[in-house]
Amino acid sequence: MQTKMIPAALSALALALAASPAFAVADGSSLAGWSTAGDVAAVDGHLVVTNASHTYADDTDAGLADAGARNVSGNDPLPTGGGPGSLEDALGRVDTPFEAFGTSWEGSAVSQSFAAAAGSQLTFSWDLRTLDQRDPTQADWAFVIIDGQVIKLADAFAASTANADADYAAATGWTSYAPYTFTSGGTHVISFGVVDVGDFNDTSALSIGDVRVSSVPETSTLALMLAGLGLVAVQARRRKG
Ligand SMILES: [Ca+2]
Ligand SMILES: [Ca+2]
Ligand SMILES: [Ca+2]
Repeated sequence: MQTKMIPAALSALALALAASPAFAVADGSSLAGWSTAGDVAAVDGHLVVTNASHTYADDTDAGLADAGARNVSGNDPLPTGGGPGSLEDALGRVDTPFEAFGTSWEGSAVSQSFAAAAGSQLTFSWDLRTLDQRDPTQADWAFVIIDGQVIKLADAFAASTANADADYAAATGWTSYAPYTFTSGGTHVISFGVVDVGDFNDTSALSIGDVRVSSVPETSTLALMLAGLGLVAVQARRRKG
């Protein structure tokens, strides 16, 4: 009798553990599972979001008259400032959060909704590259939106020319975002994006990688696990005695 109950308890525990795997929201190598607004693409294993026009030469001030060269998707960024057709509208917002650091002109974002239990943690890495270091009062900026809360990641003047590449004069370099803990369970929404501030020129690009949500067991799953462990403990004690 005892020898049959222990495997039963162990299999209940195994079932409980299998029901709560850690999972990735996205591996960053494709747009699968993401919705996009404006100029967004998966490039070299991560997501890239820009405020570069596909049709206009946004970067002539930087001596780059190659229209569309820094656009990654063929889709133009969306105008900002609210109203139908705006980036805010695409993100389901009626407010204008992108005006927080100066008048914004256009931008893009990538979003995903997913289910996660209370206590789950969001982590990701980001890099902001830019050609927009002419006026600190009109600095483009990149953001993450977590369940409606707009959080500034960095503006163009946080980027260093030491991290320049063939397309951008400065970059912040890859940075890990401090783990964000969801305080409630259910469906969550995250968005990443970048906006032009002051004018639509001088492109900035936000790269996002390693987006992950660490899962914690649901309360009912946890109860099942504890019940399983309790049974094992009881059986072990009986076996000793
Ligand atoms: Ca600017
Ligand atoms: Ca632009
Ligand atoms: Ca700009």
